[in-house]
Amino acid sequence: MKTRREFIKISAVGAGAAAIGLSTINIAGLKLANAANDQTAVSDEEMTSFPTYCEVCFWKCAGWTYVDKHKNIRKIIGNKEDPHCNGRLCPRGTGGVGMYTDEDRLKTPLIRETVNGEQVFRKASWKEALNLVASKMKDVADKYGPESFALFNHGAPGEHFKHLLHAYGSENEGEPAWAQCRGPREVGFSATFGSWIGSPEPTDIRDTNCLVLIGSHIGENMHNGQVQEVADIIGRNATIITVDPRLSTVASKSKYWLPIKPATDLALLLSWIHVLIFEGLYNKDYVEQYTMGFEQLKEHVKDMTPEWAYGITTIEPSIIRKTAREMANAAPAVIVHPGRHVVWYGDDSQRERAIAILNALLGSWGKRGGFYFKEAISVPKYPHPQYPHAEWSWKDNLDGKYPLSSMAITTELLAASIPEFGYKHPIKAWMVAGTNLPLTIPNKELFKTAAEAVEFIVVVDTMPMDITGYADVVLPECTYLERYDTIRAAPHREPNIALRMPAVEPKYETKPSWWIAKQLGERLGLGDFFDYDDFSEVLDWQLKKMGTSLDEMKKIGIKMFDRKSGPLYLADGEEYHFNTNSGKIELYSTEFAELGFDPMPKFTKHPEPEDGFYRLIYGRAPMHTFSRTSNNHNLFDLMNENSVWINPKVAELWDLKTGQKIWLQNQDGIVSTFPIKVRVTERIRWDSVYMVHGFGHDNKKLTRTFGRGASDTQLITNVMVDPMMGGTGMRGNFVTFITENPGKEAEA
Ligand SMILES: Nc1nc2c(c(=O)[nH]1)N[C@H]1C(S)=C(S)[C@@H](COP(=O)(O)OP(=O)(O)OC[C@H]3O[C@@H](n4cnc5c(=O)[nH]c(N)nc54)[C@H](O)[C@@H]3O)O[C@H]1N2
Ligand SMILES: Nc1nc2c(c(=O)[nH]1)N[C@H]1C(S)=C(S)[C@@H](COP(=O)(O)OP(=O)(O)OC[C@H]3O[C@@H](n4cnc5c(=O)[nH]c(N)nc54)[C@H](O)[C@@H]3O)O[C@H]1N2
Ligand code: SF4
Ligand SMILES: [Mo]
Repeated sequence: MKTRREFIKISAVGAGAAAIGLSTINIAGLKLANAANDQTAVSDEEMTSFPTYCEVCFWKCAGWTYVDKHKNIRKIIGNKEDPHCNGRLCPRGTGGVGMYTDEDRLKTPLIRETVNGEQVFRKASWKEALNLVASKMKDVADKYGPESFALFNHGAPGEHFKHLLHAYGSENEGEPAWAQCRGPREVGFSATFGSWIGSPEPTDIRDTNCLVLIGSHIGENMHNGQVQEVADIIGRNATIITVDPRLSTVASKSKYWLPIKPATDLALLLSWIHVLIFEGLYNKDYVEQYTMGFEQLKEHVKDMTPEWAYGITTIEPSIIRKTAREMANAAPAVIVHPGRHVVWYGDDSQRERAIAILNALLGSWGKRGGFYFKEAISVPKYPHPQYPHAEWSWKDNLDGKYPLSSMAITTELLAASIPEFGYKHPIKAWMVAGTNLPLTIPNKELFKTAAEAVEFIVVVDTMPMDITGYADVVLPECTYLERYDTIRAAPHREPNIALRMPAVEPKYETKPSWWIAKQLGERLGLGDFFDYDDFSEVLDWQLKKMGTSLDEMKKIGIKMFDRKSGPLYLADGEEYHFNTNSGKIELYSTEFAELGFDPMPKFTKHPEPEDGFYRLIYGRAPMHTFSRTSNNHNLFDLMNENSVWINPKVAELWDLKTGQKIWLQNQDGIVSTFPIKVRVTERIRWDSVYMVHGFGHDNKKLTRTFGRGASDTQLITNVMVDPMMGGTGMRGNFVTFITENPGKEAEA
């Protein structure tokens, strides 16, 4: 049965962006509003500092939150011992206090109800809201089985709700970090080297002599430790080769900028492989000792000359040869970076395979200045009963499609929520925690249809983000500065852990996710899975097993451990077994061949824009994270809307001027709800336009950012799906310009 669930927009009260009026401090050359309300001088000695790790993005830098004696948070600084940040936070991390002080925050639980025929949210007590969510979870389990309750999550809150869902009996949990982000590179690299890249990337940038960036726009993509290492190699004049249709910040610092025609990178990569092999520039000892399939690869690329690639990519053959030689000269201290957001054109796992193969030929995997062998420490599991057996999971719905997806595909969970699609195992209800699906998932129609179809949606968020407008129940989480969370134990050069603890009491009636999950668990009769009163007990138990304690971690924030897996790098000639079918680095992928995919990557041509249309490409701005920071007053002050980059030739043709507001219309006739300012710049190819992702919010409760800039997601209706792992290629969309208000929605 279809449930009508209208998107609830509640008018904003007050003027929003006005009345910030706070003092400013200068961070990394940027004027940044100080988040503290109290403006009197205070020294570090007069404050108490609490360890945390940042939740403004997924690099999870460890830091210290400083609180004065009036319980005001005065600043957040990096933890010097932390390898993710080396004591320095990025502008977003520093401005993270704005998440705590944002007066638009969700303050109480909300329940959807209909008043005089109109759907609205009313405030509710925690008791009522939790009882309602638990009773819906019970109903769904009774009627359809717990498996039909899906979780969409991202970031720290997800950990607590995954535990709840598993205890309840569902394994249907999806996050955008797979099919909207990193999935293809994990598939491409694990087929080649038998290892995922993971996060943080084990790229040994600090010691590299040559860094090759395929699109990856480090510096705008502000992943902290990585940016610091890139800044260092710029300082010592290492070679950087950036392939990007746009002169990104890092392209402007590179020795070579290759302004490639979008969607053609695979041809460039294959021609580089050709040059390395046919000019005899590859690392012969390494290839001989560690790889298999070299002869097949050689045969495969024999016609893929730089001249062949030139016709496809518009990159001159001489430049292709010169850059290949630069890489070979630097080898093995060379990195062809795998990138991170790599769902571009649907053949992304194969593009990542080509990147992995290039690295293998250069012998950079397991070598200083290439890729190091990362190591993480495992955190002991806090005891709980065995999870019940789930009768089915997202995998059973795929019927053999996307065989290399090792994580759930968000868009498949959405499709399974739409009865008309006839999935074997339908999804009936959702919990959404820490992901803003309407601005995150391409093909908004799919999202909207699915959201209308399911019987129940509960959203756990800190802010009245776009996703909350689709909820039946909204549960307000406190920010990362106000709570305990799971221990950060990401891999790095040395294993390490970081603690997050509350620096202040939760504001308003907000609660941490661990508490919400426990409360729901208890109401569902799953109390044994949450056998503690406070999450600090879990942390202390785990930390003691790891040879430290909560008390110690409160003082140090970060703890480093010795490596157990062996050295960071391969010694010359060292024997090594790779975790692939053959135990070797596979230039010819036996895994792909067995599944009926091309064992070596092939270039296929992608559609191009028609006359009057331009390819829509997008990326990051250093001062924002996706859609989550655009309402943060500190970061809003730095950048309060996005713009559309247009080449001067095109601007002239359309008579467009910098600063002019226009609407974008895509190939399927979708017009952006909000206008966007033009930025005329030589820094973009004439055949493409560029915008920063994360703007164009349509929930008026976000009083600052509502209607500021346009949403790239809204214009991404053509999704090029990766047949290997279900990644949603988002760069096959073309836009044209509308200069008169199409009258869709009043301008904010
Ligand atoms: N069009 C387009 N789509 C994209 C991308 C793109 O570039 N363009 N990028 C893709 C990529 S690489 C990724 S990784 C994904 C990211 O996609 P998402 O993870 O959905 O990222 P955000 O848009 O930041 O949404 C995060 C949500 O979590 C909430 N939140 C923040 N902190 C907390 C917290 O402590 N607790 C709780 N409960 N909620 C919190 C925020 O308010 C927000 O609603 O998007 C993908 N989608
Ligand atoms: N400040 C900030 N930093 C972030 C994030 C954030 O939200 N804010 N998000 C983090 C996350 S989760 C991720 S996944 C990463 C993403 O960061 P990256 O992996 O660096 O993202 P990409 O989308 O690959 O890179 C965008 C670049 O690709 C270029 N591009 C577009 N089309 C093509 C093409 O066909 N070929 C080539 N060669 N280039 C092309 C664009 O011009 C742009 O410069 O950023 C991370 N860092
Ligand atoms: S890179 Fe910046 S936003 Fe991301 S975790 Fe580190 S400080 Fe926070
Ligand atoms: Mo991502």
